[in-house]
Amino acid sequence: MTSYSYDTSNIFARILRGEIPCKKVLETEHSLAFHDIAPQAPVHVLVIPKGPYVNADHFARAASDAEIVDYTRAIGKVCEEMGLCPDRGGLGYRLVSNGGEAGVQEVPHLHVHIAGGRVLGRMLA
Ligand code: DGP
Repeated sequence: MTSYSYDTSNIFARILRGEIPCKKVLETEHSLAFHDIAPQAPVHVLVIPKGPYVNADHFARAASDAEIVDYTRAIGKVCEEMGLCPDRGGLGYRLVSNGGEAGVQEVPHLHVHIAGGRVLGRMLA
């Protein structure tokens, strides 16, 4: 069995270090949200933890409870701030987090895509 090793040169690590700009949506103690560089919907925001986690299963295993709570709440806050919440007049949204080869994960730092602003097509291709 192998364990995850985190590549500190990945693009989101560079965004977190301030080496590359991003269009910030929200920042909390443990999380950062910013617009995707190549949006696939009218709203397309990425939410990342500040800690060095490769994907969702790594995060669930290795992050502290405080990081997990912060990250989960950050996702909800972005949905609210972008006007996506169905109970507040929003159209709804989709959360996607790609992991590994089958998920076709491009950037090896955990990120949840929040997509919305239009009715989205069926998800699994
Ligand atoms: P994936 O790893 O396949 O779940 O998707 C990675 C996403 O990251 C993709 O939608 C494009 C986005 N992305 C890649 N590089 C940058 C960047 O430098 N800035 C921003 N804001 N987004 C990026």
